[in-house]
Amino acid sequence: MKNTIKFIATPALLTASLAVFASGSHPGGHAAASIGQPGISSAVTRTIAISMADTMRFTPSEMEVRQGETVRFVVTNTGQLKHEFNLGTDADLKAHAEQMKKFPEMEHDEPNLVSLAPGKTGEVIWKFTRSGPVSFACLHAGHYDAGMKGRVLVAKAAGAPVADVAAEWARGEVKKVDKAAQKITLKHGDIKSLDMPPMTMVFQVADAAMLNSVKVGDNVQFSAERRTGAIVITNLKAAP
Ligand SMILES: [Cu+2]
Repeated sequence: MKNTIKFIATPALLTASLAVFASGSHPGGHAAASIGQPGISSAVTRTIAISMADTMRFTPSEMEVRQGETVRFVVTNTGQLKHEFNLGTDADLKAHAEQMKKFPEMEHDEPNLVSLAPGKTGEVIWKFTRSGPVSFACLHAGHYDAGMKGRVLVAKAAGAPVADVAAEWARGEVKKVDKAAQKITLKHGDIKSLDMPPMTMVFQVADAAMLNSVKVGDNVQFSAERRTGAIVITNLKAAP
């Protein structure tokens, strides 16, 4: 009898690309709808540890996840004061922070937050159903105003299945190559994966070696993704 060994792939793309934000904003939108929904433990795809300190800071204060992921936030209060980790829209967090000033003793018990005594660890399991930034904050009186806040950048769900990747390739003409800076300037067509219209712009390349086989005037195909502070070309080849 043969044994079948299955390898369960963990979501390999989790760290591969960074936030691509939804362009629409939803003023006055309902928090639960716009930030996601409570998650269940068995669906967790990622665990993020966060500490809260009396310096009125979360560490880390910014993180990236992918749309559709269920995240377990394991939150530890390393300070001497009570703190809480509260996911929400900026508008809701601000409004609640004002309420907390009026009723400092108020204790919430909602699935989008965990309130912790000094030295305690707790968790929030949350499913991020939409792309875009989701904020979090400590709403204890004065803490929010002191800057105790952060955000989760929710990247768009991985788009096409592998077989359709070719359709995601964008086209461009090389205008400039700067090997020292690992940059390339392209006059490009639509970049569907970034929802970007045609224009001429400077890209970072993921690997300097990608620039060895291209020169000004070449027609190329490429894929690109948004990372913190730059748009990075992850694949580059001569156009057929
Ligand atoms: Cu706090």
